[in-house]
Amino acid sequence: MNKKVRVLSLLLMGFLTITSCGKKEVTPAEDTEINETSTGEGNQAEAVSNILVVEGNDQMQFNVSELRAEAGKPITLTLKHVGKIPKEAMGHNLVILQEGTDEAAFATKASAAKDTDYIPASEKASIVAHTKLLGGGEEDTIEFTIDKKGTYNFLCTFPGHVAMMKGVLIVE
Ligand SMILES: [Cu+2]
Repeated sequence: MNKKVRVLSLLLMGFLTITSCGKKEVTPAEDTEINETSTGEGNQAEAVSNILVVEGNDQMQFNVSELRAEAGKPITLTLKHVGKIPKEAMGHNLVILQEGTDEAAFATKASAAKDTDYIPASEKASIVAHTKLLGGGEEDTIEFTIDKKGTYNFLCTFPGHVAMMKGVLIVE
């Protein structure tokens, strides 16, 4: 009887030792996996891209309020009107303004420039780049380069839209 108990307790101790050793081995393996996922380099590279796509819809909204691009390299910007309403009623464009432009004053002048699709000829010096005025289902792609790093406002100049449709292009 005594021998049997001793053997059993030895077996039990052996089992516990193996179990605890096993646990210790698992911990460093988990640490390594966490380190590998957190050192991924893909995220930072995606933050700045000079190919920009913006959507405007029938609810008078752009789908983004912040764009990022790299200075000194050509920027390709596509505006897509993903709605269905024609441009006479729900026209959208995207106008990027020079830094320091009074956006409200610009929008007021632009909304009066119906003959030139709401791009005011008198304010050309304040415009970095702009798309055409689009109706539902249309799109326009423009290419331009900004050399000076900074934060540039963009807006839709269709009358009344600037209240909802504006954002910033951060050039870095
Ligand atoms: Cu608009």
